[in-house]
Amino acid sequence: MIGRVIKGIGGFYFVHDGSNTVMGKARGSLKRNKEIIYVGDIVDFDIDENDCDNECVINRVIERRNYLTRPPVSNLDMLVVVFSLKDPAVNYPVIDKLLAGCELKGIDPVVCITKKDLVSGEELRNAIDVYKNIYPVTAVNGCTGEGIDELRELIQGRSAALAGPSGVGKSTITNLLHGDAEHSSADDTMGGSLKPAQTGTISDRTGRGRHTTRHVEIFALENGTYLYDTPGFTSLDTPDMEISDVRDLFPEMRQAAMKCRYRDCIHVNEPDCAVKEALDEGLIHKSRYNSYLMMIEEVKKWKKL
Ligand SMILES: Nc1nc2c(ncn2[C@@H]2O[C@H](COP(=O)(O)OP(=O)(O)OP(=O)(O)O)[C@@H](O)[C@H]2O)c(=O)[nH]1
Ligand SMILES: [Mg+2]
Ligand SMILES: [Zn+2]
Repeated sequence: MIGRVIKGIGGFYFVHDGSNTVMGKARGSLKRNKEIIYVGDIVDFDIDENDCDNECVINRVIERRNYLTRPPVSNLDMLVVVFSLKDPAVNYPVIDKLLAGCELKGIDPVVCITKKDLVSGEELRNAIDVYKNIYPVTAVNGCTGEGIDELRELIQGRSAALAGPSGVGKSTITNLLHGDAEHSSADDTMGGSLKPAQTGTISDRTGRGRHTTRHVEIFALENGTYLYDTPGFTSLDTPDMEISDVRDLFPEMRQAAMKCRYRDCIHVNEPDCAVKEALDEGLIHKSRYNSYLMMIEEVKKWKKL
């Protein structure tokens, strides 16, 4: 049978076949080959009637369309990059690395700004301005549900993961989108009951939410939409790549770069650089250019250039 891994905890996997969810383990040969099973993987599995603890055994992983390691998910159409401006404050380089990762993997990005109730209209507009000419941007209020329908529309019919720092409201969004739709996963303790994603306040010393999400989990929404809720993080490495790759991961710079004097211009110190001109004219956002420079520096450090 064919199904999708919607959750994995300590070597146990929950596999959804379109209507039912069964729990099981990977076949020994998969384990011996140290094959990783990602949440999102489409797998070939058999129902295991001889084992009363395991309902199924996973035989093999069908070739992935794509995957990310942070968060660890596969077969995505879309990544919703989620951040708040306050509680926690935004760290733009982390956001831009996630967006660059989408460009690298051919995944469509959407930007979602949460907790709009905590900032002024002007602060929100300034943040929207950073991304509005590059990616679809939505702003939501997780307390009232404002903006959720717009997000629902954007991810309609697609496999979309929420990714972003801890405590920004990813699980809150999951619960709002999930609403009364079918919960695709079996509850790990209560045998298939409908359990919402846990959300939490950022209250303890570590700054992480009390109900911080620990495992990726997929929720089936209406119209063939699969929503992945993922654990948050605070930092993110730049993927292993060349400087010329970094240059291609910022769409707005790619466009301007066609007018640079040198074809291999990396838009740092070269003369007649159209990207720097666009930056001076405000056509490329300072915050994006700053993230770009940080990524270039990280790559240089790694490559010991
Ligand atoms: N004021 C305000 N609080 C919100 C909003 N959305 C979520 N929260 C609160 O923010 C806290 C964290 O929300 P979560 O949904 O658990 O955040 P998360 O992104 O899933 O966090 P991790 O699972 O740790 O990655 C909770 O106390 C939520 O109630 C919002 O729009 N406005
Ligand atoms: Mg969460
Ligand atoms: Zn240039």
